Amino acid sequence: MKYAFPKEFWWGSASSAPQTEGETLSHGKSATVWDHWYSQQPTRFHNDVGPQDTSTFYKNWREDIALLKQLNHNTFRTSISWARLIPNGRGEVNQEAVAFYNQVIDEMLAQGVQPFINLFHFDMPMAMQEIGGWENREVVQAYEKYADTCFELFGDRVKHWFTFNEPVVPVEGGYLYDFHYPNVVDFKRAATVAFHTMLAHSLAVKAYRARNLGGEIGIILNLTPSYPRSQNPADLKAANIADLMFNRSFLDPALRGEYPQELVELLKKHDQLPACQPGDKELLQQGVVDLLGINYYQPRRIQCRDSMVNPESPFMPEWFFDNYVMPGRKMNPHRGWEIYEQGIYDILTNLRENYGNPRCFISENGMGVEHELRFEKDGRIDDDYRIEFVSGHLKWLHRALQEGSGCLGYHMWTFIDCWSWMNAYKNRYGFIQLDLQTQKRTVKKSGEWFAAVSKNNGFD
Ligand code: BGP
Repeated sequence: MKYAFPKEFWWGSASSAPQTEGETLSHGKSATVWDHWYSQQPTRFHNDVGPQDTSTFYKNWREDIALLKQLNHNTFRTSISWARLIPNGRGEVNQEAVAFYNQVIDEMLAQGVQPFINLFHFDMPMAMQEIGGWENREVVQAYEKYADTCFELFGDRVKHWFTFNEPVVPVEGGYLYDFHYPNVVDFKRAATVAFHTMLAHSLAVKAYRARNLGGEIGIILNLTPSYPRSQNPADLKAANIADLMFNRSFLDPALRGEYPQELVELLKKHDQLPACQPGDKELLQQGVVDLLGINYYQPRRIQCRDSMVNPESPFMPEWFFDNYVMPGRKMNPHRGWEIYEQGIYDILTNLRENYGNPRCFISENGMGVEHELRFEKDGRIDDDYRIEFVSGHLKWLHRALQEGSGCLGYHMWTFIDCWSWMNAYKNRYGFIQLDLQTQKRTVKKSGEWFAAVSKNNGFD
């Protein structure tokens, strides 16, 4: 076989509670920021489809886990909903949620699928956001308690835990660029949210280790390699700042237990550093992960700014760089994102060369296709474009492995078409197509292809 993968390679896919469970305001679950935002401003969401209208994993979990097995997944990542498990964010535990997650975990194990469980996928309980969300250290404490409750309840069976999915996204979306709640623009608040998220992460890591459950804990980061337009010092400097702000702001604390000094100096110079309390530094050092999940979708193409910054304008990352369109770049024709398969190799090589080759895996990579149902023929979607996308990335991953990368697996985003944050059902990503009206699931051609790749542990 041309592309053979190491024995016990993790083949699977990823999803999240808020995008798949449905039943968003029932069975004891309280509102998250998404339920709240949708109820306030439904027109912000594509086609006015809300998080309640999804693949309803809450009801269909048994059938969906059978499909996981059918697709030869040996691992699968989803998340626990904080607002379902502890509806007020802190305090009483919802026993119906405990029973639900117990059934899901037990069924996955019974089907030979290792559960990878993430604790937070952008879904802040509204009760916590109302007291300030991550800006308030009380929320950090509440998250620690929530995480520890999960370890206590499910840690005997779940051996792979993640504290956060893409923690930089709520920072960017909610506090810089207006695509997550509370949609404000304020860099210092964004920096505080980022810092407190990493404190919460470290507290959860510490709590997990204190329980000695024999598993591992990590974080899932979306890494966007920053490629400079040229090797000119000004372009290199611009790409370095984008890398510091969007990648290393989480990667360095997660793998080295501290922030890059260059980033600290930059924020200090512009009076944007969040307030630090005694003990914070030591706590961060305890957050170094056992396992890193890497979500990779697209790179950043960076050049130096071609205009002066107006010093009166609010401080933003774009003070230091511009994005540019690389001539000849390959685009996803079905969604406006660049496809650059080599990015996966560059990320893994960077981790091997500069971060001690940590235990890691690709925790998300996938191809969104706008209005994909238009490609349905005789009741099925023959998504050769997705097979090409996944195999293209796997080839580069394979090369990184041959050069010694510590990458342990590959998870596609996503398993069954699911609800997406601002796009609802506009872009579909799944191995399995979903009929929203009937809840019927149909395996796409890519799902069958992936099942074979997983079974053969590689492809030609
Ligand atoms: C990642 C998120 C996922 C998923 C995916 C696709 O950033 O972790 O939750 O949504 O992106 O992006 P989108 O749904 O915005 O198209």
